[in-house]
Amino acid sequence: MTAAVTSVDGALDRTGWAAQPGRSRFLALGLVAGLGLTPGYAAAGEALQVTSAWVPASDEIGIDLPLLMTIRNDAAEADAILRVRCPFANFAVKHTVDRGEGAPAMREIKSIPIPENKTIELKRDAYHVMLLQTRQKLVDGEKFTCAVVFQKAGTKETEVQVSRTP
Ligand SMILES: [Cu+2]
Repeated sequence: MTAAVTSVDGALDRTGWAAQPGRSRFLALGLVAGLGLTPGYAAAGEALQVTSAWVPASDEIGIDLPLLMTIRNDAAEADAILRVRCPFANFAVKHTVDRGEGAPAMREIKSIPIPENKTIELKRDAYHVMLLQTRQKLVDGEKFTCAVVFQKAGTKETEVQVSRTP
């Protein structure tokens, strides 16, 4: 441990920090305590998490594209997606897909239900967000930040990756 401290804090030796071992130890303990507390607070405040958000790459502008993502809701209450804003599209709506006698058809809905204690995946052929009137080309590998607004969990700034359609 002494060796690690010396090598990592080598630059600090000259500033006199190393001459105050008591203070250093106090700071280190504070840091450890802080880290120990963080996961608890994170779990309480982030019972709902959005991951793997992506849109298909496209060379066209002014088109509609699905925004897909995985939502894990560890909360005891159901939630819902109310709104989405992405910098590269003029509008966003929520869609479900109806399966009747004809081909499956997308239909706009007011919100996408997110059940409690469940992980759901938005898909083209199920609930999804539809981005309308894209403002730019979307190149494979690009990343954007979109705001996903949940009824209970509030606004989640979400990283969205542009991916070639599988
Ligand atoms: Cu759609």
